[in-house]
Amino acid sequence: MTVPMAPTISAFERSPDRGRGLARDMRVRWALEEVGQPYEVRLVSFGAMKEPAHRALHPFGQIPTYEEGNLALFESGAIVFHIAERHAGLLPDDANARARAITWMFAALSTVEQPILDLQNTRILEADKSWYLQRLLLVEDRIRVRLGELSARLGDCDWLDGAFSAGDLMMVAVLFRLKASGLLDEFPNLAAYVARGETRPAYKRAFEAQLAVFTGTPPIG
Ligand code: GTB
Repeated sequence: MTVPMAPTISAFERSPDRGRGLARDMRVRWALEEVGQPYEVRLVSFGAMKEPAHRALHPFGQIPTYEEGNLALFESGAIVFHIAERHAGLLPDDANARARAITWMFAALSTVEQPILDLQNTRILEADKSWYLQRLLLVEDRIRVRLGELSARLGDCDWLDGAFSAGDLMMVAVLFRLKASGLLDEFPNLAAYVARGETRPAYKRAFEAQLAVFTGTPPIG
């Protein structure tokens, strides 16, 4: 019997958040943990990311990447989708429910994550500009609009469309990036939604594994 090789993902050797769940290998680790697929991690420095060997895997010189046999993927959304397609547990069997779960993945990445990225870019790259505060308020308000809409749709449900899916995984991973801003707390059902994601055993294992890169402490279990 041949044992298929575990996929290898790439992650930061030294993540700016010190391995606390913000870098995008987190969502890939989480998906792999949800489906019970063991994986290897290749740690890359900021320099190595821009070298030809890594760019052969990722044209934009970033993490995460995913290698499985002769398949190499980049883009966290495509990687999580691939994992969800190949394993049971992250996408419903019913064709329509499956299509809706995939829709939520796209919504997380293209509709919800974009204003959140604007906020992070504003804070990091534009703090010295004369118009910084005006821009910050504008970007925060754009996020509030999106969160309000998402909050209205989620209502008092646990997950976005029935059982937990790759759509929730991606949405929670995206919203998680807002935790420190306080904006999420303005929408208690969304704060609870993210907390619900964080309490999943697979999330915890992924988080511990990412943190262990920084602390040097191997995850327990
Ligand atoms: N669209 C791509 C995807 O979804 O995979 C975006 C990939 C991406 O932005 N990768 C980042 C990267 O490689 C890491 S995740 N950056 C290095 C570079 O571009 O040179 C973004 C990220 C990194 C760190 C934190 N943090 O520590 O707070 C948060 C988010």
